[in-house]
Amino acid sequence: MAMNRDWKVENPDGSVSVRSCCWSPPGDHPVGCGMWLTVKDGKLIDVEGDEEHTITQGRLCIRALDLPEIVHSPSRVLYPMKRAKEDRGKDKWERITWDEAFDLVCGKVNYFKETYGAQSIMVFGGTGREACIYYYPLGFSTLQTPNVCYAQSGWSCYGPRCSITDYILGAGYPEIDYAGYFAERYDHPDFELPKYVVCWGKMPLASNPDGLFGHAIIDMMKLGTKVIMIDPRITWLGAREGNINLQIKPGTDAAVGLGLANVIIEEGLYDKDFVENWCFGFDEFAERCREYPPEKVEELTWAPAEQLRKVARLMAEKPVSIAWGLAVDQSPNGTQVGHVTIALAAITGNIDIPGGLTLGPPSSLLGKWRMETRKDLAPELWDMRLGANEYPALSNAMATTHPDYTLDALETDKPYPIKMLWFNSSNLLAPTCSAAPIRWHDAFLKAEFVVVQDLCMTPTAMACGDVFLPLPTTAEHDGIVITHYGRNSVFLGAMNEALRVGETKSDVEICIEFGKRLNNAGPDGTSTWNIFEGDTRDKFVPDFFSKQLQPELGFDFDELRRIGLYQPGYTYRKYEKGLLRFDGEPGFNTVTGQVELYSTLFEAWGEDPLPYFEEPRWSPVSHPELAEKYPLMMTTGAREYASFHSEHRQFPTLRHFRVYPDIEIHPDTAAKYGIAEGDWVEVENPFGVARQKATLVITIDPRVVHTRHGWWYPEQDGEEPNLFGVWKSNVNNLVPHFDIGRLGFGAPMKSIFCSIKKVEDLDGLVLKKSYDIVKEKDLLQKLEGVDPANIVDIHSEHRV
Ligand SMILES: Nc1nc2c(c(=O)[nH]1)N[C@H]1C(S)=C(S)[C@@H](COP(=O)(O)OP(=O)(O)OC[C@H]3O[C@@H](n4cnc5c(=O)[nH]c(N)nc54)[C@H](O)[C@@H]3O)O[C@H]1N2
Ligand SMILES: Nc1nc2c(c(=O)[nH]1)N[C@H]1C(S)=C(S)[C@@H](COP(=O)(O)OP(=O)(O)OC[C@H]3O[C@@H](n4cnc5c(=O)[nH]c(N)nc54)[C@H](O)[C@@H]3O)O[C@H]1N2
Ligand SMILES: [Mo]
Repeated sequence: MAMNRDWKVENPDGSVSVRSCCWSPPGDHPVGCGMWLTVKDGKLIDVEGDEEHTITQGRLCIRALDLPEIVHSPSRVLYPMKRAKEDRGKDKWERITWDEAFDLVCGKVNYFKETYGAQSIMVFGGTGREACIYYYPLGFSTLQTPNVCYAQSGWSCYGPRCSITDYILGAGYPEIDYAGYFAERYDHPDFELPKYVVCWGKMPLASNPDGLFGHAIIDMMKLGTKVIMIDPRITWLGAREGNINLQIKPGTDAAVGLGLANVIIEEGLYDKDFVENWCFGFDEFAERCREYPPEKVEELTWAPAEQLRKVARLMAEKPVSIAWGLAVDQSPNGTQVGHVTIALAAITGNIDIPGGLTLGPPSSLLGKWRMETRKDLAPELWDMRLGANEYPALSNAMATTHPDYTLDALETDKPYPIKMLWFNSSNLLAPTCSAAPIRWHDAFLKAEFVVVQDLCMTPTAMACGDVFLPLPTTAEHDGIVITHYGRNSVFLGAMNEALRVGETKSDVEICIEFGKRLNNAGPDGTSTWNIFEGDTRDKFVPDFFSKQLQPELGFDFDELRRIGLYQPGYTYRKYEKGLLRFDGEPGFNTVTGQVELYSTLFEAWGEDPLPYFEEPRWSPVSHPELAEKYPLMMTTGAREYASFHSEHRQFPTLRHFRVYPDIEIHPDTAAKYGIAEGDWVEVENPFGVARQKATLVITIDPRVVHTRHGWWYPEQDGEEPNLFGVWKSNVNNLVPHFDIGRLGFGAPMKSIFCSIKKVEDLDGLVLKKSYDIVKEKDLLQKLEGVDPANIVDIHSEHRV
C-alpha cells in the first residue's frame, strides 16, 4: 500500500520530517508503530503518530513519544570507550575512536579463536529488540562462535511457545487474528471478528509483544469482541464491562487448561469434524483431561469451578482466539501449558480460521537469514554449542546455548572455558534476563575480555565491560521491522534514519563492519559480509536490506521506504489446501501431519506425550514445612507502559510514571503484616531478598503478591559494590537457576513462594552479595537432599 506522502519531507520552517516504523531502542517488541520524526538543526524536535499506518493508525506509546528526550539525553554514551581490565567496576572509562575499537576487539577475537577455539567466545542477547535479528549472525558469522546465549533460566520467553508450536502444530507462531495482514483491516471480506479473545497470561495493552499491536484488542472490543482474562490479577482489560476473569494461582495454568478441555470434551462441545480429520491422539488426550474435573481444578488453581465451566463453554464457540503470553513460558510446567493451549484451539476448531489463530510460515526473510548464517560455522563447532546434546527439544528449535547449562559452564570451565563475552543486548545483571543474577555476576568477572553494546551505561557494563560500543536509537538508523521476527510476519515496516547523534553504530552495522574486518569466510569459502556494496552505512545498510527483500518479495529497500508498510494478505484454512506442509499435501507440518494432541516428538525425547500438571516446586503446597515461613506466591514482571525491562529508568519523563518499583499486595494481606500504601517492603524466600514499595490493590488474590522486574537506580553510585543499586530491588535474587522443565524449558519467574515484611527504606538493604545469599546448592541439599557436589548435574535430574 503506498502512503500519500513521500517518506521524507521538507517543511516550510526548514525542518525535515521522516516517516518511520519504530523498533528499538526505545523498547518496542517489534510492533513497528508508524511515526513521523521531525528534525531541525540537528535536533529531534517532534514525534507524531502516523495516521496512514494501517495497523497503529496514529497511536503511539509514551516510549516512542519520548524519543526527543531519549535521543538527546545526557545519560547516553555516544562514543566508543575502553577500560583497563583491572578497573572493572570502576568508572574509569576512556573515549576511543572506532578504529581503535575495531583493532582492539578484532585482535582479541583472533587471539581467543587461535588460542582456545572460537567456542570460547559467548554472545549474550536479550529479548526481541531489533538486536535479536542480529545477535545470532554476530555470533555465528561475524565472530564464528556457535555460542549465542539468551540467559533467562529455562529460555523462559517466547522460545518455548515457538518450539511447542513447531512440534505440536508444525507452524510459525499462532498469533490472534486482528486482520493485521490486510490493508483493509477489519473491513476485509475474508475477516471475521472474534467473539472472544482469551488473554492467557498476557496483557497486550502494556506489552504489545512480538508484533501484536495490543490496542487492536480495544479496536475489536469496540466492534463487539469480549475478552477473557486468565490471570492471577484483574487487569485494566479484565475490568472492562462485559469482559470475563478467571483469576488463578500463579503457575497452575496447565491444570486450568486441562480443566477447560475436560469441560469442552465431557460436554461434547468440541469440533468433531476438525478433531476427526486434523487432530492426532484425541482419545488419549481426552482420557488425560478426565483426570482434571472442574472441582479438582478449583482446588489446584483457585479458579472457581463454575467460572471454569463458563469460560470453557465460551471458548468452544467460533471464532475464538487465544493470545497466549509470557506466563506460559515462565513456568517449569510451561511446555504443558503451551501444549494444552494449542490443543484447546484445535479441538474447538479455532485454528487458521477467520478471527481465530493465524499460522505463520515456519520462517521467512530476516528470520530465515539470521539462522542461515550458521553456514559460516564449521559443523563440528555447531555440535559444541553448550547444552546442544543435553537438551534436544530446546536446541533443535532454538539456535542458542542452553542458558542454565551456560551458567554452569561459565562457573566451572566445563566442558570448556569461555574466555570472551559480548553483551549484544542484555543488561542481565539488572533483574532482567537472568535468574540468580549474583551467580552470573561472579561468573562474568572470570572472563578475560568483555564487549558491551548499549545506549547508556548499565550495571552489566559497569561491572564487567572492557570495551563499550554505543548504539543509535530507532530514530538514528535504517532498518526493517518484522513482526514475530519472521515466524509469523503479519507485516513489515521500513525504519528510516532521521538524524545522527554522536558516533554510534546499529546492530546490523556492527555485524557488517566487524564481519568485513575479521574477513571471515565460512567453510564454503564465501563471506556473508563482504557482499554488501558501499563503504558507508547509508550505502551498505540499504543494500543489505535490499538483498533480503528482493529474492523473497520482489522489491528493494527503497520501495519499502516508499510504501512504508507491507502487508502480505492471508489465506485461511491452509491445512485443507496443502499450504502448510513442505510436501504440499493437506494437513499440518508435524510428524503425523495432524495437530498433535499426543506429541510424538515429546514421546521420542522421553517426555510425557500428553499435557500434565505439576504444582510449582517452590510453593507452600510443595513444601508444607516452609508454608508458614513463606506463605505467599510471588509473581513478577507484568509489563508497564513507560519502561521496557531495565530500560528507561534514566529518562525523567518516563521515570516519572514509576519512580520506584512496586509490590502489589491485597489490602487484607498488607494489614496482616502491618504494611501501608507506600511502605518499603522486603520480599524474601530461601534464595534471596529484594525491596520494593507497597501498592495495595484489591485486584490481586490475597495469597499472591506481584513484584516488578528490571529495576536499578541510574542516579545512584555506579561503581562496585553498589553498581547503581542493582541488587536492592532485584526480584530475580529470589529465583533459583536449576528449576527448569524436563525438556529444558521454563523457570519459576512467575510462581515462587515468598514472605513479606515492612522495612524502613530501600538502602538499608546492603546486600553483601554472596555472603547474605545462601547458595543454591546448599539450599538444595538442605531442602531436598540433593548432593551439592552434583551442581553441574542438577539439571540431569530433570532432563529426560
Ligand atoms: N522476574 C522477572 N524477570 C524477567 C522477566 C519477568 O517477567 N520477571 N521477564 C523476562 C523476559 S520475558 C525477558 S525477554 C528478559 C529481558 O531481558 P533483556 O532483554 O536482557 O533486557 P535488559 O536487561 O533491559 O537488557 C537489554 C539491553 O539492551 C539494550 N538495547 C535496547 N535496544 C537495543 C537494540 O536495539 N540493540 C541492542 N544491541 N541493544 C539494545 C538496552 O539498553 C538494555 O541495556 O527479562 C526477563 N526477566
Ligand atoms: N512496555 C513494555 N512492553 C514489553 C516489555 C516490557 O518490558 N515493557 N517486555 C516485552 C517482553 S520481553 C515480553 S516477553 C512481553 C511479555 O508480555 P505479556 O505476555 O503480556 O506478559 P506479562 O506482561 O509479563 O504478563 C501478563 C500477565 O500475566 C499475568 N500472570 C502472572 N503470573 C501468571 C501465571 O502464573 N499465570 C497466568 N495465566 N498469568 C500470570 C500477570 O498478572 C500479567 O497481567 O512483553 C514485551 N513488551
Ligand atoms: Mo520476553
